[in-house]
Amino acid sequence: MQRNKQVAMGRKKFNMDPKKGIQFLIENDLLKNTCDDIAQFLYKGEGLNKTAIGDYLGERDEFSIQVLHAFVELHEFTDLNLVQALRQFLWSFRLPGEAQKIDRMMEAFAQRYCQCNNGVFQSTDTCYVLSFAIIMLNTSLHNPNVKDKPTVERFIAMNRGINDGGDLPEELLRNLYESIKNEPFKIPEDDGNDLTHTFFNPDREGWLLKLGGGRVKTWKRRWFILTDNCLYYFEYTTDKEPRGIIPLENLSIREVEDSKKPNCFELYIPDNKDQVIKACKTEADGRVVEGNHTVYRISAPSPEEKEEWIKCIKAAISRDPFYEMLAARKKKVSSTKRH
Ligand code: 4IP
Repeated sequence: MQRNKQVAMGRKKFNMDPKKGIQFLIENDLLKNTCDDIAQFLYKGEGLNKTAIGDYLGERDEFSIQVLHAFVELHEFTDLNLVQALRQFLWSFRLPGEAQKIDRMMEAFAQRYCQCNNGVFQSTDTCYVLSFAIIMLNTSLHNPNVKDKPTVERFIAMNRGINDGGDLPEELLRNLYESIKNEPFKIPEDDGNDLTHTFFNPDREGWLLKLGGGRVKTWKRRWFILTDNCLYYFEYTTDKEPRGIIPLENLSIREVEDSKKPNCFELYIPDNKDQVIKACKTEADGRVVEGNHTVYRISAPSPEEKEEWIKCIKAAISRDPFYEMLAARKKKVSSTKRH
């Protein structure tokens, strides 16, 4: 009885302060001070708050990282597809918000998945990147704020080249897409700030008018794509090569009035009126040259679309450090040549 009471007290303490709770349980001989025993305790999770479990597992000291790995190894992912494995994993604790923590946990997940399912992916990085593509797909399909729902074809296209330079089997991607479409991720202790909000994907595409940078200013209708913190514009939706690329790093966005076009906004360099924005464009003869805009003035087809573009570009510019880590890995898995 006494023991049960103490265990209950330990759990309570854990939910308030995970480290203190664990310490209490160890001091009272209710838990052994080994990473395997602690991992078991967290994995069983009886009476434990999943946010507290996530916080504990996200710590960066050596011992916590060992506990994290032991915890992930308690998950059995053999013969599960990646969505099924993610469902299990994301239900066992609440993913913390901090970029470094998310990175460590998803890295551990990807390692374990690859260990259980040898040969499915060329590398752990591929598994990591695809896991996030899936989490973001979950957002795009189930967050009501995302109007433009990706089709399975787009999901497949977005994941080209991520298997160390090669493509993953289309059937695999189709199955993952269908699974998420039919059933969103269930997240513990949903307080309205769930995964579909944390990983709001700012990517967006559509027709806009752009004012030229030359001496005679002309408006051109261009197909714009916002992805990986860059704005690309194309002449036709089906073009393979963009006419122009504008990296958004160090830029700001503001609404502007224009006497000729409605719903305008502008990309500019804050505090630097005359500096040319770093960008590149393709000339009519096919040469790629540096851009010469000090601002990019753009007109949207409607006030709503203007708002959406501004919101998404702002989200892309705000440079969540997690997106940078993800972008670095994406680059790695799409540039590695298979030998
Ligand atoms: C062109 O006007 C187009 O507007 C170009 O846009 C623009 O390049 C040129 O600016 C501008 O002179 P004309 O077609 O009337 O000559 P796009 O490349 O989309 O066709 P930007 O830099 O806006 O892409 P300069 O600055 O390159 O001259």
